[in-house]
Amino acid sequence: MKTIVIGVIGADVHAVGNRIIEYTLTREGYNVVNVGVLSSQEDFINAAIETSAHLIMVSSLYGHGELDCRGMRDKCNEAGLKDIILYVGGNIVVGKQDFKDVEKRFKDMGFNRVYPPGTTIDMVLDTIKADLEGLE
Ligand code: B12
Repeated sequence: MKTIVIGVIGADVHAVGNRIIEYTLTREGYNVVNVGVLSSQEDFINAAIETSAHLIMVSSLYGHGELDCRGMRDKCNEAGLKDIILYVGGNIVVGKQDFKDVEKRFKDMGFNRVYPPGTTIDMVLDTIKADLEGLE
């Protein structure tokens, strides 16, 4: 069974989407480890190490996602999670910005997949499946 760590990063308390993501991924047959709201990069990374996770799915709703996510790929590498897949979504930046620029900035930070506002978990299930296929 593939393990996915989910949670809401930083000082962000938006809890509803997180519970929906947990419910949906569990229903799809994944082992879901939910670090919940108000989670630091270290919370995600420690959970991923403890559970040998394949994917970390970061949610950020309150607009400070860029600051909160900065350096996360480096921390994963330092922790030995070199191949971990990183997703981020929710409302990851403040206000309305051209998403192409936003996506590029997060990809430059080492995120594999970056989703614009309005992307629900159901919309990415096929991508998750494809990304996790073949992984041990
Ligand atoms: C309810 C709510 C609150 C509640 C949260 C209660 C709680 N404990 O959950 C309270 C009142 C506390 C709150 C506070 C704030 N909020 Co508020 N809040 C909302 C609101 C109205 C609904 C959020 C919600 O539950 N949606 C329903 C769930 C199901 O949807 P969701 O959270 O978006 O999650 C789905 C998707 O985003 C997606 N998703 C999430 N993560 C990921 C990750 C990946 C990889 C993928 C693919 C998909 C994905 O899947 C989820 C399930 O389908 C939204 C506006 C809105 N209509 O979305 C604003 C909103 C998120 N809040 C906002 C803001 C600004 C704030 C505050 C900063 C306001 C303030 N100045 O105090 C604070 C921040 C507090 C904090 N520290 O976090 C803004 C964010 C703006 C931005 N990012 O540009 C929004 C968008 C409102 C707005 N239009 O301005 N908020």
